[in-house]
Amino acid sequence: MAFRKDFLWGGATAANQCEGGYDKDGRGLANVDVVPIGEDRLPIITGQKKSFDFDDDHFYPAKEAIDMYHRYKEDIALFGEMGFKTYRLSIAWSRIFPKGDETEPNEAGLQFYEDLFKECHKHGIEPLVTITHFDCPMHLVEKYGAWRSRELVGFYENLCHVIFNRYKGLVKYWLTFNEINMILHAPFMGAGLYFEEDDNVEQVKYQSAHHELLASAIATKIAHEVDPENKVGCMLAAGAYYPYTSNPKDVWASRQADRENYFFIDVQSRGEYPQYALKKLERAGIELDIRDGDLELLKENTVDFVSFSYYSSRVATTDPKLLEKTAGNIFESVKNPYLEASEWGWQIDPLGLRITLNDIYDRYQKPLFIVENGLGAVDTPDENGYVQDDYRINYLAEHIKAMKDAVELDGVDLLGYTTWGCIDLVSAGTGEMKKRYGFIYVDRDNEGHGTLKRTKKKSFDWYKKVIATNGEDLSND
Ligand code: P53
Repeated sequence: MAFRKDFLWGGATAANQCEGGYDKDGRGLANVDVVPIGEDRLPIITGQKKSFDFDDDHFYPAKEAIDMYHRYKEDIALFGEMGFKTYRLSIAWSRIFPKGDETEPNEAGLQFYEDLFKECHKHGIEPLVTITHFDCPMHLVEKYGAWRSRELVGFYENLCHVIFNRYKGLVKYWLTFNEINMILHAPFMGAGLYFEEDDNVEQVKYQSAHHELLASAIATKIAHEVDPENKVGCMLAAGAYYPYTSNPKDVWASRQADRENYFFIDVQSRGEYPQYALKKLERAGIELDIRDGDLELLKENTVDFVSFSYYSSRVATTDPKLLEKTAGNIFESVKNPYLEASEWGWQIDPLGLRITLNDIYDRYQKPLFIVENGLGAVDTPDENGYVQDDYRINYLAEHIKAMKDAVELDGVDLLGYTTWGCIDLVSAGTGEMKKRYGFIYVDRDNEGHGTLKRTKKKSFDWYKKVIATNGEDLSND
């Protein structure tokens, strides 16, 4: 058998993309609430255009999302029916600390997640909790400039103290920051960073990254102190870069592009700033404010496992003529002529998952966890609301096969696999509902119309069988 007996099959979501209830029970406003759907979304999520509150000209899909805040029991029951061993979800920081800098938490927010975790256990599901999935309370954005301020480290530490103590015994798998490298690509959505005209953007990004890395190490430390059973992971938006040609210049470009992302995990997993990064920052004139004790803290509190999202491989080139970007993804990449693409232009590369698993395992030699993978596609329900999503089944089956090869043939130590958006939810990149990933269809459109009714897709029963056979039977019949 390829996968370990206790392999953690499941699905993944993020608070801001599914909960809704943005102002319920004392929840405070967060950066992820004020990113609208439409053409302003990209400049806003990259921190170029300011959006610190709602206005009448835009639609903000996270406000209601798929209303999981009120429907989580029904949704978790469906996950249980599929046989999920784990459910990856994130905590909305501003439910627990509405402004972020209070000393006392909001009890209603804490209770919500306690109930949700208990509901998971009722169905035999182990929660896998992302402490921060892109969200940052707006008060922290406005008063402190979000992660550019070192004070955020202390506020995050408070959050960690509260949740690790409160959820002791209910949660043992934790991720500190979702796709921590996203701070480089979508700094407002990923870390609440908005840039003024005179900002040195790179300086701000890397200083903020240092703060997040410190916060991550502190979280790891507290998690282990509160409960030695706790397992803490880092989380990378992964996808190996390929050189476009065998021209050594392309090969070097691909290595550098990989390193730009691995930089974060190098610190979280090996506990040190890598030399290549220190040299690069020095050349760019970026001086990090690293204080006494910081480097020791990073060194002494490395993660227990390395998790990542994988949707696609990427391609690097030095040929200016080829610098035509693949559509739809905020990661820079040229088109790979050997691969097909999704309706959103994300190129589909199952072997790339095996390559990525091996690259990461070679580099860190720690247990790995694939915490996001999936196909965002347009689903067309029939008159009964049923979606025959063979394209999704094919995508997932091919990726699970590649993952099996990495485990069985290459010996990669893999803890589990959670598909992205196991129930349809709001797209992070585009804000659309139309870009669906789920095994469960949710009746809601891009403009917020729909009954929110949940309906199983064809892939629901397929994934149930995959889990029941521990990944042995991937057939689609
Ligand atoms: P969507 C790209 C762009 C934005 C977020 O993305 C991304 C990526 C992936 O490289 O990261 C993750 O919804 C993220 C999720 C997100 C998922 O990818 O744009 O952790 O929040 O929904 C899929 O199709």
